[in-house]
Amino acid sequence: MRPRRWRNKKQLAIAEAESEVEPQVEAEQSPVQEAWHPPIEQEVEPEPEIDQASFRNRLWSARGTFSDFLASVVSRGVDDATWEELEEALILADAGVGTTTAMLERLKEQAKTEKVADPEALAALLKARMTEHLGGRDLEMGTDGNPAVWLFVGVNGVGKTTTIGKLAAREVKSGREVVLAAGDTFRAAAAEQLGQWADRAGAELVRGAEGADPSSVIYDAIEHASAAGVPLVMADTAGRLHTRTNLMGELSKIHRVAGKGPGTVTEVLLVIDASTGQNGLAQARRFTESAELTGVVLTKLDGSAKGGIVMAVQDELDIPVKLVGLGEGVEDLLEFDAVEFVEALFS
Ligand SMILES: Nc1nc2c(ncn2[C@@H]2O[C@H](COP(=O)(O)OP(=O)(O)OP(=O)(O)O)[C@@H](O)[C@H]2O)c(=O)[nH]1
Ligand SMILES: [Mg+2]
Repeated sequence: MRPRRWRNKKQLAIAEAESEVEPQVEAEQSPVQEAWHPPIEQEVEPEPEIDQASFRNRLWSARGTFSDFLASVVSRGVDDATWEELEEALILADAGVGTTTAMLERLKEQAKTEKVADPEALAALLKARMTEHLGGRDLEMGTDGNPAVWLFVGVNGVGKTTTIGKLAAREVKSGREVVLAAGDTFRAAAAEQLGQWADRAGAELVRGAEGADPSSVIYDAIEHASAAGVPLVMADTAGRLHTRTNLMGELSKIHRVAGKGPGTVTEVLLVIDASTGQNGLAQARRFTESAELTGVVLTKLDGSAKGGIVMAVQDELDIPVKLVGLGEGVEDLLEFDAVEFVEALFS
């Protein structure tokens, strides 16, 4: 048989990626749940300056758990029940059993050696432990590439498209041009939604037809950015696929194809909805088996989410939480800052 001839480099890249070995990952689909999407024609009101997102003014629910614990210790003093209360607070805060146990053991030991007896000293110790636990990770986003390519993955409804929109706005504001790739071809509205964000951010959008091969759309975006001298491509992906298609396999293919073009994939960011707690974490774990993730974006920490989920994510997935979503507005995305985060939890 004569070898098939590919018309161009993109087709060759896709063919190569398809012929490479797919990861041995469960072909299980994520449960289909409809995410709420804002109506396309709806204009989003600009956020008033005064409401600028900070951990302190957005972590409503997350703050409650820890400040209640502190109030209780302050009113009663440090006693045996303190440790039980702390354990309960950490579990309630979605820190997970493993993280909670490890944290408690170290804290108890330290409190004993340092003879910590008053509530303020215990609070200070707890904050220091948590800050140390959460911090010290490399949160830098890779930008070396012509263009650098950031892929966003995660189950549907977690906030991938919104995060790309916010981040694109931030990058454009700081002077870096961005191309957005509408790699979620699952439904036409996904590209429309990303297009709205592109307009708002001042970024360019590359999209394909509904049902198009996501790898092909992302490849085109990278080639376009390369030709236009745009240094950064952010690629959206679908959180689910049409039946009988393997999402993890598709994401691996996207990653491989994206790497074969002129650009370099420098970030693969897993987006997790913090308000889904330990369940969300279990779903997210599937992505770590196939994609080479470089970071987590933890969204919706402003809602009913509990703060301990940040610890659980970092401990269990062993991937740094690089960015945090604190609302639906364009400014509501912050780099994760362990010191500010812990301060806010206890304030
Ligand atoms: N409160 C809050 N809402 C958020 C945040 N991030 C995203 N959302 C909302 O979550 C909903 C889903 O966000 P999308 O960005 O469409 O999620 P997605 O992961 O792209 O979803 P699919 O395209 O269906 O896979 C939207 O209503 C967003 O406005 C956040 O940090 N806080
Ligand atoms: Mg989306």
